[in-house]
Amino acid sequence: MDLCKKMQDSAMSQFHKELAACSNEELYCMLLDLTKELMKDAPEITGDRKLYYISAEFLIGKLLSNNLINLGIYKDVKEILAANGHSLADVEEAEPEPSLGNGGLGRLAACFLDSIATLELPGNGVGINYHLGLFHQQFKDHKQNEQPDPWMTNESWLNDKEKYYTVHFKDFDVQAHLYSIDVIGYTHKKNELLLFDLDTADEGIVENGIDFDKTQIEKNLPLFLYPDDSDENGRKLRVYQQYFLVSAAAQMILEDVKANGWPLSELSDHVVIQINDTHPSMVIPELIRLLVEEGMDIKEAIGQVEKVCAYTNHTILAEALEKWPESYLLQVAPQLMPIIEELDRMAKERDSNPKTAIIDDSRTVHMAHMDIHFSKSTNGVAAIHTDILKHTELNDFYKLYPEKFNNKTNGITFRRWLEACNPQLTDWIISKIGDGFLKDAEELNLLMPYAQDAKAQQEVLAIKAEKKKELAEFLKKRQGVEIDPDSIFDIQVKRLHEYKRQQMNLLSVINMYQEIKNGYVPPKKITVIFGAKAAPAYIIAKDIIHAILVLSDIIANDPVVSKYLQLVMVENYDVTCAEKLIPAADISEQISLASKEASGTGNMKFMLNGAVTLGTDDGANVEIHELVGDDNIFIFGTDSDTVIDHYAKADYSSAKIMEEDSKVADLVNFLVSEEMIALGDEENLRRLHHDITTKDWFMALLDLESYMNERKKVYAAYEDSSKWASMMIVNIAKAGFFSSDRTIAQYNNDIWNL
Ligand code: 26V
Repeated sequence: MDLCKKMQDSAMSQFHKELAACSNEELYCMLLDLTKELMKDAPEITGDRKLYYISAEFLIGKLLSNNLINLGIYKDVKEILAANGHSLADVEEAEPEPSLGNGGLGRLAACFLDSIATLELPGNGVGINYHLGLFHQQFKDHKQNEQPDPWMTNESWLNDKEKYYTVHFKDFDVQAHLYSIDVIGYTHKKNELLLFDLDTADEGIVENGIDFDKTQIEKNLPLFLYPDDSDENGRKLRVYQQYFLVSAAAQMILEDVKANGWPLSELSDHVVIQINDTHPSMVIPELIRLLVEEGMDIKEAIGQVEKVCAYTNHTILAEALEKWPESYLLQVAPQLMPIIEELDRMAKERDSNPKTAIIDDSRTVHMAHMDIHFSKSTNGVAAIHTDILKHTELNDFYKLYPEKFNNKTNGITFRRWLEACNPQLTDWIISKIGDGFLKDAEELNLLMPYAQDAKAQQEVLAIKAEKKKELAEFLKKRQGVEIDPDSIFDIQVKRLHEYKRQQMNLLSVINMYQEIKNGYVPPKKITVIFGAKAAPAYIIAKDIIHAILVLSDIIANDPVVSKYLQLVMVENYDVTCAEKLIPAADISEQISLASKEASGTGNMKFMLNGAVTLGTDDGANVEIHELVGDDNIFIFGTDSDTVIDHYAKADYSSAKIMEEDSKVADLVNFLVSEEMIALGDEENLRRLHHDITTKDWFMALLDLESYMNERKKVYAAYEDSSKWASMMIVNIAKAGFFSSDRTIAQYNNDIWNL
């Protein structure tokens, strides 16, 4: 049946209305049903070897557009709606964004699912269906305040698989209830995102923002992603969540294997499990435990699991490498401890170095150590990151297992981060080089000759101008804030963390504010945009948000400065918001302390959409830098070797920098100036000031001067619009390497062999 008739009929049968008379909400429900039906008919991707990508997070974003694109009917649906007086963009607004992820790690998992299905590889995501998500961020009194994010509605992408798996905790059992979301690839074949849930979950226990009784596990387990772990009950709840996920997953995987008639002795021929960071690490001992329960000899079980599992490390920050006291595991899932003890014994047999032990002297279990000893592969997520793992952070392990270490530079799906969010740029690229790049992203290189083509330059500038207008309308509607589309859009959006150095950006904005106040007139107005959620218990991160919001008001209230400078922080930065911000950006801020950002993936999205990077040689910026060359990126700051050396020698002192550089000292001291304190909360501002002046653990002051200088150079470069447009085109042309299709092909060749 033709699509138009199908849509008309669905509208009539569901709402007894003509298509033209339906509301956006009704149209969304109609399209949701229609799309789900089409996806139901799509062939499943099968094979005799299957991947399970286990992750605590899947930051999938809204799904309607993405699914329509991958089904190949996006343009048709858009036209049919338009012919009936509707806009697909308005209909999309009715879709709630699933709140199943936090940041780059979760968004990466979502991009990977898209590419795995597109490459027609049999592989499912496995995670938890958090009812209230991470949290919904609100700003009140210049502060972040957290609310539950109840994203699930009656009509949703979730399918009930009507399957349960019993998970044994020490004192009680729960029934993990399996749901799924179809993941359709570009060739219309599908995999699934499998999500475990608990029927006993009770949202009613949440009060006062996101507080709840952390001890009522049957009620609270699937409510929130990353519940506050600043107290012991919060940390134990995370262990409950992790064991819940991996125990249900391991049972499901063995059930799949048996259903296919494969003997468990051939498990590693048929199954590969990618462990996404350490949250699902307990899948290793759990799978061993279940195999032993099935009658397998423990040595054989360990051998199988070691060949089945592969581990991805996503951070070098020591404080982010999970380790759990044995006592927690004994309280949550004591059945795992004998297995972990055995793994620890074997690991100590392989290496007597206490730094590689699974269980250390204070009886703490190191999850990453277990992963590296007992999986077949350990990968980092960008070249520099993997190098640091090999030669610094995990060097003791690298010496033990050099063959296990490998790099897989992250990637992003161009279906969402170009086709869906920037159809104008997509059409422009197609008009220049055809649509081959949609299948083979490296074909973007064919754009290179257009970098010097005056007409092409004008065209990309016009598209950017249009996207900036769209962003201005979006922010007006979403947050009531007005921005000037004729200004430079200078954007830093990512989770709030000191190593990402939003505070350095803030200090530089203070500098711009003061310079303008002192009479400097910038050639063009600048709009600095932040978007970031801070972990609810991360005090300094929240203080940084506070300072940004206060400064934003100070600037807005200044009749002179506000003519040339605006500071905006978007509320509740999420995927939907990213899809608007990224295509509109002129400047992409990627300013982490070198060596600390494992990869970054926002950097790739900005580049693909023609923003120019202002950044440090860190994470995937290094590879962006190599690809576009010195002339098409703005790099500043201390290099990673020097930074690592500072940490080793413990010789960095922010106080010393302030003593020697009165300009830097003035900027930092502005945080506790009369102006700031008049609008802000003195306690928060003083705490942030104290932290920067006495600790500055991520060395914001080390690079502040070079950052401010480089930023000036970027703004000056923007004035030469032809040169700027050529930089934009080079960035787009060189972005092909960062397609997640490339990353997934590499995972498959080197690790999965599907
Ligand atoms: C977690 C935590 C938790 C405790 C407090 C501090 C802290 C700091 C960082 C993290 C990050 C955990 C792992 C993670 O999300 N890594 C991100 O993974 C992305 C995908 O590979 C990568 O692009 C980002 O650079 C990396 O930060």
